[in-house]
Amino acid sequence: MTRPGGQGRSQTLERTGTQRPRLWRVLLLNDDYTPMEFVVLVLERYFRKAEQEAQLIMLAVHHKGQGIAGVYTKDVAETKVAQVTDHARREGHPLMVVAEPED
Ligand code: NFA
Repeated sequence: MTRPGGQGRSQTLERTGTQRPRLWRVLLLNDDYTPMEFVVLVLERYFRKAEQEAQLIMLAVHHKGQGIAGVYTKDVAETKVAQVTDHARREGHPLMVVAEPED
């Protein structure tokens, strides 16, 4: 980086180590209408969960009100939210999916 009056020397702060992006949790929220099997399908197809883990996550959401489907960079998390919301609405289900930053 250069700026007027400078010597052409870098003004960029050098840091040790490697910067990691903030990660975002994708949450599924419970509702009274979305079929349990649809939630399991979503966890398998969009969040790459095995059937048993998908069942456990779905039941945790059903009983506790919400649960973590996966953790991703912001772009990927927002894409998951959009894809799952679109699929749910096309099937006529009210399933709510949101993303929130870690820390
Ligand atoms: N509570 C829904 C039912 O009883 C199932 C569900 C689970 C919905 C997890 C949304 C999220 N059909």
